[in-house]
Amino acid sequence: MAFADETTTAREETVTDTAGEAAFVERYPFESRWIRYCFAVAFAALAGGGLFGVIQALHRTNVYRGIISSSDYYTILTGHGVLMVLVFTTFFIAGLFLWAVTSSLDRGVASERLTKVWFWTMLVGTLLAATAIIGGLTDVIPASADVLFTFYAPLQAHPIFYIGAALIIVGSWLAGANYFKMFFSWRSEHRDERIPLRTFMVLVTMLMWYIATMGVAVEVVFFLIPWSLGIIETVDPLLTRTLFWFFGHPVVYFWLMPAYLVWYSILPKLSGGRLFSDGLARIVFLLFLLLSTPVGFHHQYVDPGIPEGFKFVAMTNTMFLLLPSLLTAFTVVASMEHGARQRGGGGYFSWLGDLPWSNPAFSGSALAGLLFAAGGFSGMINAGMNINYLVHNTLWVPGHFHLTVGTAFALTAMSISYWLVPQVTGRRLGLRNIAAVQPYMWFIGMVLMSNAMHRAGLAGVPRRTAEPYQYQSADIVYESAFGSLSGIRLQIALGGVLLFVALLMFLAVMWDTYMNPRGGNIGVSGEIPPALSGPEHSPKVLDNLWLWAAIAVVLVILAYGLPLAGLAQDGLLSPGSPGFPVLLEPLWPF
Ligand code: HEM
Ligand SMILES: [Cu+2]
Repeated sequence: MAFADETTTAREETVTDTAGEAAFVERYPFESRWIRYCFAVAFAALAGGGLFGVIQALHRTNVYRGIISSSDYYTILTGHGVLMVLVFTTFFIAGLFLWAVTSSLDRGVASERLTKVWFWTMLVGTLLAATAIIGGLTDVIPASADVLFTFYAPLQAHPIFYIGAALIIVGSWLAGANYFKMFFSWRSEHRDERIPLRTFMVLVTMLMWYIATMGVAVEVVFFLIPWSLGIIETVDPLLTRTLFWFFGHPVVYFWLMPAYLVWYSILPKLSGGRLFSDGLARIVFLLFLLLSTPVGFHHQYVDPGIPEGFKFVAMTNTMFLLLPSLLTAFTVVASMEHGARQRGGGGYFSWLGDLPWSNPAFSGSALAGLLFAAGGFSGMINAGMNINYLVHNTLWVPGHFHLTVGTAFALTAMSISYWLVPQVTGRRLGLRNIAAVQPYMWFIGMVLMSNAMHRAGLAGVPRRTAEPYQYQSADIVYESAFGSLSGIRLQIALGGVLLFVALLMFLAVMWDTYMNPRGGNIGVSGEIPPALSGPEHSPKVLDNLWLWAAIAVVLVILAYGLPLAGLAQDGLLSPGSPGFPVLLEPLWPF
């Protein structure tokens, strides 16, 4: 592991931040150690996932096909998806949240044992799932799991893949219990105070996560594990898909809300200013809690067996979900402007030049936000019930989510590590010049790859295929409307290579940081100034987490109750679905 523990050996050397205060690692050595472990696993997953990513990009664009054979493509693609969006994200978030709660409540974990338990549960789960996936590449391991990160039936994996995935989720639940325990013990001493903002964000995200993961937990425990073990013979693919997407949409907010936490709480400070409005940030997080789950059907627009009316409701809710993201864009940019003006910036737009663009923690988070805006626009296309048919299952879709999870989350995570890792290791950031250009490298690579993927998708190029030459006879259409397909393929490959280089740069910086001596001034300050408009300006009811969680559950029941009842009507294990199109009347009980 990159950040193995040395807190005890180097204890005598004091670590201070630029404000002269004792650094986080001095005050919270236990928490820092487990944050480091989380980040180490996350970065290892990022490295493996990135390698698979560039192999795919080169292979399917026909630029270099010598590394894998096409028959292994699904194994590599499963590895890429699982390592990136299940392992990298979950471990990084677990560490980030531990930092956020500890630093904002100013207290350590309530239970050290629980901390160890959730970490090891998640790690064992990861190793089991990874073993099953790697089994697809070698005969030494008698298992395989070429089921992609959207692991619903009818594709089937070895049971240890599903058991591993279940353990990752159970571990994340326990991590959430840990944050809640910290909060309860803080609450018992601060009865009438508002929940500190970062803790509020973590708790709301975890409540959303508990609701969302119910779908996938039921799918895995009641259907996929027994089915892969041969205990039950059949499953209903539509039901497992529905349960997966019940989780599959809100999971994207589980990735994004931590990025928002960084943008709201750290980015304004890095810009030299303060967050504009604490209350607005709380409202945004609550809107995500309410609206994230009752939208999953927007991934199933083409599925028969789901009533059209419910698809329509999902589309409407999805469009409402744009609201908190737009609120975020305005507040975060306003906070950045405030920071730039504090640093002497002026004019309508020239203040932009006064932002600290050479500080990679700032530039990476800001560029991630910028590309997220582009991802939001292509997301609106995905969400439209009719226009979705144009892009469904094409390369447009990976083009979209490499901007969201692949950049809004991943680039924010990498860049905030430049600020956070010194604080949890007590070492100055290494290879600073490389760190300063790394976010720009990622940005350029992603603009190339994602833009080309979107265009390829519009031209009808499917996602999830190893073969570059499909639908060749339609090339003339491509040439005129979207530029030549071979040009698009080259951009995907080139973008993929640049991204991989950016990833190696990030890993080199992290490694060099870890090699730096521990102690002295770490060169960053962990202090976060309060918002310009603090919590006292917003109603207290915003902090009533149970009320909002209860409303969220009611909305989920409204969105999913009847369609799930409809799916269950012909038996829970029988493949098949009601006739198509499904109308509401047969399902309506009154
Ligand atoms: C080195 C950087 C990366 C490269 C070169 C890369 C490349 C690719 C390519 C070419 C595909 C499409 C494969 C296909 O549909 O046939 C893909 C899919 C995917 N990528 Fe990436 N990617 C990178 C980083 C990331 C990151 C950072 C994330 C998320 C955190 C991510 C998440 C995914 C997911 C979820 C899929 C879909 C897998 C599936 O269809 O099952 N990628 N990637
Ligand atoms: Cu979605």
